[in-house]
This record gives sequence, C-alpha cells and structure tokens, in this order.
Amino acid sequence: MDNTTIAKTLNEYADLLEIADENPFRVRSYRQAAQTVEGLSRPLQELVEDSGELQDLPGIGDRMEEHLEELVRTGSLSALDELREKLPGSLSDVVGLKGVGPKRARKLHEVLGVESVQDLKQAVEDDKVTPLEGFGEKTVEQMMQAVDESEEDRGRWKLSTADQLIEPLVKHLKQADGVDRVVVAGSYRRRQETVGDADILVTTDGGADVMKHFHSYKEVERIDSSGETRSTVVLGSGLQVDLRVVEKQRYGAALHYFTGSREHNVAIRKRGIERGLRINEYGVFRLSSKEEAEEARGKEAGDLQGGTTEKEVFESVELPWIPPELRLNRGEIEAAENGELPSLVEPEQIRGDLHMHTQWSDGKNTVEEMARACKDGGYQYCAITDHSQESRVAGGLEPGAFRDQREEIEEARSKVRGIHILAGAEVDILPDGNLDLPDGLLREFDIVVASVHSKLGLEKDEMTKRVIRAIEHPSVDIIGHLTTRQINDRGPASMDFEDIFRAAKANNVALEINSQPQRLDLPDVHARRAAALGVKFVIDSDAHRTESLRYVKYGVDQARRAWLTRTDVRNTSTWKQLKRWLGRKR
Ligand code: DGT
Ligand code: CA
Ligand code: CA
Ligand code: ZN
Repeated sequence: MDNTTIAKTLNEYADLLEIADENPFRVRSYRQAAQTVEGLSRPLQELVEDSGELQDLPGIGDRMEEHLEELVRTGSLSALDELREKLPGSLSDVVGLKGVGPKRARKLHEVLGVESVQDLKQAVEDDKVTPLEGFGEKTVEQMMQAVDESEEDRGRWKLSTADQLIEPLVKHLKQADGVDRVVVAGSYRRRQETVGDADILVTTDGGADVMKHFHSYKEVERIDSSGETRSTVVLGSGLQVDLRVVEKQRYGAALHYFTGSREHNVAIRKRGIERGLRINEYGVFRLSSKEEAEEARGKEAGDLQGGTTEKEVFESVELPWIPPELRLNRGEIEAAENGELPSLVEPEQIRGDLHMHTQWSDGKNTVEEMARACKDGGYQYCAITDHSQESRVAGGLEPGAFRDQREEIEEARSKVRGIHILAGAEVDILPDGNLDLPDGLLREFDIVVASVHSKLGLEKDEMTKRVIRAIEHPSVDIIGHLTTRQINDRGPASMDFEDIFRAAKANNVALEINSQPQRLDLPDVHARRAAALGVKFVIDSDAHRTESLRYVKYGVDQARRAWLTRTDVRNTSTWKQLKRWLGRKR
C-alpha cells in the first residue's frame, strides 16, 4: 500500500468518526496522521520494516502506530471496516461537501437514508431535503454547487501527490540502458494545482527497450495500451501515466506539444499557419502556402524545419521561449510578442518564511527547531505564528500563553544565530471581523497573520465586510489563505474579491499564497488580478513541522502561474527591507 492510499484511508476514517460525532481531537489526530504519511519522503512500509521509527513521526502515538502497521501489513484497517458497517464509506464524500459537514450528513443519512453524493442529488431533486430542519434553500443551493464542483475535480491529483508518485518512476526510467532524456510534460510541467494524468517523454540513443523497462516498474498495475512509441499504464495508486518515446531531433516539438495546454497549442499552431508552417508533435514543417500548412497532417507534413528544442518551436513563430506555467493562452503569447513576459519569481529568491506553527499550538516542533530548520534551508528570517484561542481544535493560544511563548522565542534567538526570528501570531478573524486577540497584545507582535477559520459559509456581503475589517485593523500585516478553499474538498468562501484586493492595496496589507498542498490559496487567477491592482504577496509554508517548510516550492509554482515577479512578493526582500515594511505599523 503506498503512502497516498494509506493517507486516503486515514482521512476516510476521520470523516466517518466525524459523522459518528466522535471527539474532535481524535478526528484531528487521524487527519494529522494522514498528512504526515502523505508528506513522508520514504514509503511508510520501509519505516515499518525498520521498526521503532514510527513513533518519531509527528503526531503518531501507540494507537496510531498499531493502525499504520496494520495498514501496511494487511492493506486494510479493521477499525474502519467496523465503522463502515455502521456508516457507509461513501458518506465521507457527502461530509466533505461545502455546506454539509458531519452534523448535516448524519441527519441526511438518518432521516433520508443518504449514503452517497449521488443519493444526495436524488434527494434534492425529489424535494426531500428542504423540508428538513436546518436545510434552508440557501444551504441546499450551496450544497448542489459543491456537488458540481466535486464532480469536476474527481480523479485529479494534487501536484504534491503527483510529485511523490512520479519522481520515483522518472528515476526508474532513467535507469534503462540507452535512455537519454526523461521529462514529464502536460499539466505537471505547467505546475497546475492538480493533474489528471502524467505525460512522460523519453528520448533514447536508440536500441533501448524503453517500453519493456517502463512496464517492469513495480507500481504498474495495469497496461491499458502499448505500442512501439507510446504506452498508457495505470499505477497501483490509480494514477494514469502516458509515456511516449520520441526521436531526439523532434524532442522540442514533442515537448512543446505535450506540455500544452491545448489552448496554448492551438494559438501557436495558428501563428504557424500564418507563416506557412505546420507545427505539431513531430516538428515544425515548412509548406508552400498557408492553405497547405492548414491542411497538412502527420509526421512528414512538409520540409522539417526544426523542433529539436522548444526554443526552435517558439522562434519559428517569432516568439521568445515562454515558461510552461504561463502556457494557458491567457495573454502569454501577446506578452511574448511585445517583449513583456514577466520575469517570474523563483524558489531561490525566497528569503524567509512568515507563517509557521510550533508545539505551542498544533505544530510538532519547538520554536528553536523550526528556526534552525529555516536557517539550514538558507533563510534570513522566519516568523513564528501560532494559532489564537478561537481555533480550539488547533490548540490555539490564549493571550497569556503568547506572552509566555515570547520567552522561548527570545531563547531561540540567542541559540540560533544568523537568522532573524519574528514573534507573531496567526490570529482568527472572528465572524464579525474582529480579531481573536486584544489590540494591546496584537501591538506587541513583530508580525500578524490574520485568517478565517470558522463560519466559512457566511453570505458574500458579510464575508467581504469581515475580511475587510481585518485588513483595516492597525496591526495586521498579512491575510492568510484568503478563500479557505481546500483542493478536491471544499470550494472557496464567497466574497467580493475585487473589494478585498482594493482594501489590501489601500492598507498595505499583503495577501498570503499559502503553500500547503491542499490549500494553494490564493488561487492563480485571484493572485494575478490582485497583483494587477498593486497588491503584494507573501509566499509561506504554514508549516506545522520542519519537514513541511519545503512546501514553499508549491507556493512559488502557484505564484508563477499568477505571473508574479520577485517584486510582487514581500518575502523575497532582504531583512532590512522586510523590517522597513513591518515597521510601517509599529
Ligand atoms: P490533465 O492531464 O488533465 O491534467 O491536463 P494535460 O494538459 O496534461 O492534458 P493531457 O494529459 O490530456 O494532454 C497532455 C498535453 O498534450 C496537453 O496539455 C496538450 C497536448 N494535447 C493532447 N491532446 C491534444 C489535442 O487534441 N490537441 C492539442 N492541440 N493538444 C493536445
Ligand atoms: Ca496530463
Ligand atoms: Ca495524458
Ligand atoms: Zn496557519
């Protein structure tokens, strides 16, 4: 059983516990274990085999260790099976819908016998849901919207999960004799939030039996189709992989074609036709007229003009190379034509991380451990931002505890030299827009992140006011994970983004790009729009343990898809510049 499947099982168990109205701390411990397993760099199986190492993992106690061992050894979890007998597993999909949650799911199950999203849809169509207490028309409408969204997302993989499944496969492919290049194209190369399947290109020095080697990968569960140059398989995790073997002299054309997006490809092909060129996955071909270029098909569509490198493909249509993250036909071709492609922010430009948790709230490590890990990662500064009291299940701190924590931060400052440690908080934005800590205490922090964690279903107007109120608070520097959406799980809260962006700009408050793989919040379209209005950003990890500090790279991917450059991102600045910005309110 791979880590992804184990994490899924643990999450399903947590969902069912939640429906069964179990202790929220217990529910949370399973969710945390799922996250831990998903974030592991090695298969859990190996850790179990090197017994004794499991309890070193964050949030894994005796009982969880037993569960994990059982999962690895038997591929199932008897506690989950028992719970499933009482409650059907597909109910967990219903709980996950925005606007439903465990209480409503239980009621739908008990009163109407709803066991799946499909049942829920049927019940709504039969007008059985609105008569129930606690299911107003608005709620039901919201539920149905969530059903639509979940259907769109089905079967898509979070980028971080895809990374974990694809990286070892790429390594395997590179080991084949005669293999030259192995590159993952498609949505994965564009660094989309989620990928539908993996598209891998391989070039060889000739003679290599790449297909045979591909099919021998231990995770291949099923071969769906197979030919001399292309093959499609499904891995044990369920991920589909398309592999293509391409000739070296056509590599650039194939890479460009299979990187997509489709919309980008169509626009490039059209530019080619205007120049009497046929551009396809096999190369760039010269034809005698536009009409012929339009008609031409296949591998020998005319005189092969180029296509060894991607750069050649772009040059053939008089454009500079365009970064994959921008290839969505959302203005990148025009920008390239006008010499206005943005110089996208890069991971190496991030100089510090401004949102992380410690043992004081729901993190696994101490202040000192987090700071040291940041320093070892090359950062100049970091901010400790534990939760405030209202986030009870996340171990939120009361005002007094923040003052006690200050001492530990001071101590860490004296022990970990060479990095600036900011004392901050991630304070809850209460439903009325007030903050969850007294103003006096807020003024004492070096940095304040304010986030919405509760009442996510507020009406648009109320939610907009709530967030703007926080933006206007004199101590707030950053708004955390603005939309609160979770990929494949819950949609964004409803709010007037345009108004919020204008308020952020006017108050010099930065918006967070939260790098947690399931959040990636702000989404790219919003970040791009906000940047156009002059809003600045912070790309941070929201790490709850040292290992997840590395998630920042996914936030950078997200920022790049939003066309952000170094100057759009506050935590690319030097310590001195950052201090000046923080000093504007202090
Ligand atoms: P995904 O897998 O749903 O996350 O998205 P992609 O973009 O990876 O799409 P996929 O795997 O269907 O195909 C990979 C790339 O191949 C796609 O981005 C563009 C190219 N491609 C595939 N089919 C077509 C097509 O019919 N026309 C054009 N122009 N390009 C295509
Ligand atoms: Ca794909
Ligand atoms: Ca594909
Ligand atoms: Zn946080």
